[in-house]
Amino acid sequence: MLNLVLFGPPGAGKGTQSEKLIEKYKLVHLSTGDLLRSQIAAGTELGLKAKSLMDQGILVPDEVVIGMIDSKLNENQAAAGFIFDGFPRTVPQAEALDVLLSQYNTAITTMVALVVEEEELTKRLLLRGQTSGRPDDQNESLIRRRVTEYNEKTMPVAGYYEQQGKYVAINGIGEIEAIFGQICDAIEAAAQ
Ligand code: B4P
Repeated sequence: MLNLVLFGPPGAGKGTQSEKLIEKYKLVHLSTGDLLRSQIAAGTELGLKAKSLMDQGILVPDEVVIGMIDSKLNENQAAAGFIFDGFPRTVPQAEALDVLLSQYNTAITTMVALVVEEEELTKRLLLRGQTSGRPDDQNESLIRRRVTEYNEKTMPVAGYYEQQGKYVAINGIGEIEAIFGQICDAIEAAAQ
């Protein structure tokens, strides 16, 4: 079973590369950002709480996203594997994911980290904000807040997987196809 964590700051290309990876490897895509946005669109209580945090560029509480992932794993027990996109974003989320996967006798295979510096991230997200309608892509100070949140709370997750020998860093700047090729090479090398 191939279970991939696609890691990186906001705008690094996680969603973009996930779409290509699910097609190639027939994996189930679990994006906590997408799951939260669908709760917001459905107007659920969870969505209302998440929206006020997401609109400020702040992470939603661990127990909320862990609960969402738990139910998605349960719904997809026949999957060939998973891409975790935007999850885990804190060390407690990473620890909880290990426990959840162990219940299905599986584990994370590889974490692929897309490395992109802040100026490029800001440029990409402001560009996406012109068409995405996402409130969190609309202004530079909010994007910087998301990057700060990433640096403070999410970066330590890389060390968590590095200690397990599962961390691979890829340069996230360049042609989307070229980056995709490097990710596939990393996944296949790790599977050998
Ligand atoms: P997410 O939805 O995960 O959003 P994101 O970090 O902005 O990344 P995304 O995947 O959308 O962008 P991508 O890099 O593909 O999170 C949103 C919010 O939800 C968080 O701030 C938080 O509040 C909350 N949340 C989500 N998960 C959570 C969790 N686990 N715990 C707590 N809170 C959580 O692409 C960005 C742009 O770059 C696109 O326009 C794309 O076209 C472009 N791009 C991609 N690759 C490129 C390349 N190589 N060159 C040029 N442009 C490129």
